Parts: sequence; C-alpha cells; structure tokens
Amino acid sequence: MFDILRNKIKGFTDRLKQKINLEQGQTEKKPKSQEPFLEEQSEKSDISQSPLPEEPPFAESAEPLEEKEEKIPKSEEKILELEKETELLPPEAAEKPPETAEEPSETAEETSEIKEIEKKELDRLKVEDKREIKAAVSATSKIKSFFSSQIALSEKDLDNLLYDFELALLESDVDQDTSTFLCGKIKKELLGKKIPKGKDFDNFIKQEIKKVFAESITVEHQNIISLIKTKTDKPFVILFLGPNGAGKSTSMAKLTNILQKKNFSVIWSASDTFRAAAIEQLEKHAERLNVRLIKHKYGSDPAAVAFDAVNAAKAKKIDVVLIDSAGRQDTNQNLMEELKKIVRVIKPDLKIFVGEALSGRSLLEQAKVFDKELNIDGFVLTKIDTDTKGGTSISLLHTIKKPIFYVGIGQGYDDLIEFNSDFIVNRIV
Ligand SMILES: Nc1nc2c(ncn2[C@@H]2O[C@H](COP(=O)(O)OP(=O)(O)OP(=O)(O)O)[C@@H](O)[C@H]2O)c(=O)[nH]1
Ligand SMILES: [Mg+2]
Repeated sequence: MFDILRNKIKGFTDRLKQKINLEQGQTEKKPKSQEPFLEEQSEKSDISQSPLPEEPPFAESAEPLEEKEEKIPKSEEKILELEKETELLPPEAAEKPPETAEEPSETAEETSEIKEIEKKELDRLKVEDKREIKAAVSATSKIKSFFSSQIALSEKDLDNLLYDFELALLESDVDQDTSTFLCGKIKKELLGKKIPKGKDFDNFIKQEIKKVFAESITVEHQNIISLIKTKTDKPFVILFLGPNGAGKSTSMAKLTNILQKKNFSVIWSASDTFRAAAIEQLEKHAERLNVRLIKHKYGSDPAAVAFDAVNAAKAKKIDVVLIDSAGRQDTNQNLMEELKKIVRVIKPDLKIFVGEALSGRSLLEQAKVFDKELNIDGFVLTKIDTDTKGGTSISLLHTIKKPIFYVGIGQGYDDLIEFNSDFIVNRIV
C-alpha cells in the first residue's frame, strides 16, 4: 500500500543525505582550517626533521577520530624507532657498524654516563611528542565536530533536490498543483535550517516532511457515527455517488456492517435502476446483512425509489437510509441531472463521492466536477489495498478540502476503515 510514494519520499531523504555526506566528505578531505595547524606542527616539532613527516600523522584527516587516537601508541613506536636514529645517538655510534661499537673506545663509566643522558633525552622527547599529538587530536576533534554536527542547505541545493522530488510526486499520482505546493513548503521549512548529520538526520527530515504533508492535507475531520447520533429527526440519509465500478455498492454494504455493529438500524434504496444486475447485486448483500431493500423496476426513476425508502424508514423508525446510485462519468450530463434530482427530492444529509485510489489524477478531475455540480460532503476512497502509488488521497484532500470518511482496504465487509490524515502520512513518510 502506497509503496511507490513511500519509496519516492525515502529517495528524496536519501539524496539529501548523500548531498550532506558529500559536503562532509569534502570538508574532511581538505580541512582548510587544519592546514595552518599542521604547518605549525611541523615547524614546531623536532620530530618533523626526522623520517616521520614521510607519513604525516594527520595527513589522513578524513579518517574517523577514533582512528587518530589509535595513532598515539603508534607514534610511540616511531619514537622508539628514533632511538636507533642517528640524531639521538652519538654520531659516531650511528655511523659505526655494530661490531665497532663493541670496541671499548670509552671507559665503562663514560659509557654509562652517555646512556643516562640518552635516556633522559628520549623520555623528554616522548613526553613532548605525546603532548603535541594529543593537542592535535583534540583540536582536530573540535574542528570536526564543528563541521560535522549540522549543515544548512543552500537554496540552489534545495532547488535541485526538490526538482527531482516534484517529479517523484507526480509519478506517484500527486497532481501538479499539489506537488508544486508541497515542494515549495518543504523548501521554506528546510532553507537555512540547521540540519543535524549522522543518526539524527533521518528523523529530522522525516519530521519536517511529515509536518508539511500533515499541514497540507488536514481537513476538518468528520465522523459519520457522531453525525448520525447528533441528528435529532430520523432517518439520517446518505447518498453514494461516483464513477462506474468505484465501489459504491460494496462500500454501502461495508458501512452497513459498521452501523449494525453500533446498533443502528438500516434500510437501502436500490436507486441504480440503470446497470444490468445492479439490483440483484444489492439483493445478495442485503440478504447476507439482513437489511431491508426498497426496489423498483429497471429503468424507473431513481429519485422515486429513494423517496419510498425514506418514507419506509420514517414509518418504521429506522435510523439510517443508504441510497445506492448508478455509476456515471462526470461528462454524462443526463446522469448528472438524474443525481441532482435525487438530491433535490431527498435532501440527503451526506453526499459521499466514492472513488477508487487507483484512478490517480483522473479521480481528482472527476471529483472536482461532481463537487461543482452537487457540492459533495466528502469521500470514500476505495481499493487503497491495491494502490501502490498513494498520491490520490493527498491530491483530493489538498485540492477539494473535504474529508475522506473511510478508505476501502479489501473486498470483505470488514475492509472499510476510518480515515484521518495521520493514516496516510504515517504510511508514506
Ligand atoms: N480490493 C478492493 N476491491 C474493492 C474495494 N471496494 C470495492 N471493491 C471491488 O470493486 C468491484 C466493484 O465494486 P462495486 O461496489 O460493484 O462498484 P460500484 O461503484 O457499485 O460499481 P457500479 O455499480 O457498476 O458503478 C467489486 O468487485 C468490489 O469487490 C476495495 O476497497 N478493495
Ligand atoms: Mg453499484
């Protein structure tokens, strides 16, 4: 469910992360602010005159800090190597082959005195070297944390990333206006903001995107059960309308199941007198759900059937009347007039547009026409169990700004669940 949109949003977050990592990498590869420090180091240190500079201790500054700290013991090894170097030993001792050093050229007292001096000098150098390396590491650490804790994205960077993201939203069935709106809002939220790097990054970006989506698609939530409860004079009347095959009749049956569980009594109007087998289809559901069905012949006036159903409900004190209607395209003016007649005669409490999520952007266009013609109250969005893209609901909510009462998540009677904007935001971000 909504996998494509979820992946597109993840793709956007990953690209942002890549961009940030790239910048971090560049910073670490060439940490300009470390350069003078290193120069200063090499000037100050006696060791810089020795073979050590061939493997500069901080040259690989892109490595993590911990690795640098590991280098401290390594430097001790190097210092130990220095014991063998000529600088710390008397020149003649270094130049002479070992066997010549064995020659008793000095007295035993002189030799032990020299060794004592050498040892002191070595100890002094070790301490100095350690101190310098530690100072370097701690300075590097400060510089690193400065560079690596947060980043602010430039307008140019964001424009490039959001251009791709807008295309991704369009591919996921979000319409053009909504995509442009969402990207503009994300840009406004992220521009100049300090974005944490590392493990907090994903969470931060997710929260920002979630916030933008939630704000853009939140419409006043309406709960059908409370609406029914608050109506004082029975019955509460709901008209189901929308394009062919969207799931009007099935959703009506599913809602009946929900209402019966809440102890509401229900009666149906078979006002699809147009499509072959539409009445028989309802009869089967009515039998299973034990609902009374008011029906006329095929070709009769759908408004007249609905009128009879409402009157029967009034007579029997039934709580809710559900009116099925024939599927129609928004371009079919005759069928549109037929619906308008039902609305005029019955004055339903709710006109629910049933649309299937799979229809994508064409659903938005249809819904706009139905809303203009009939002023619909909200939606049931069906077949979201088979909708991998997920953009339709976002477009509907953002553009038409009417609630999605329920979503259909399968073909069973229990496969109708209440919708709120968190439902979709939590699935895609
Ligand atoms: N997977 C899935 N299938 C659904 C859902 N809702 C309805 N369907 C199926 O969609 C098909 C059409 O459903 P109907 O209720 O007959 O649609 P309709 O809008 O009444 O169709 P018309 O009366 O011909 O305009 C049926 O096979 C339903 O089982 C849903 O949420 N998920
Ligand atoms: Mg039907």
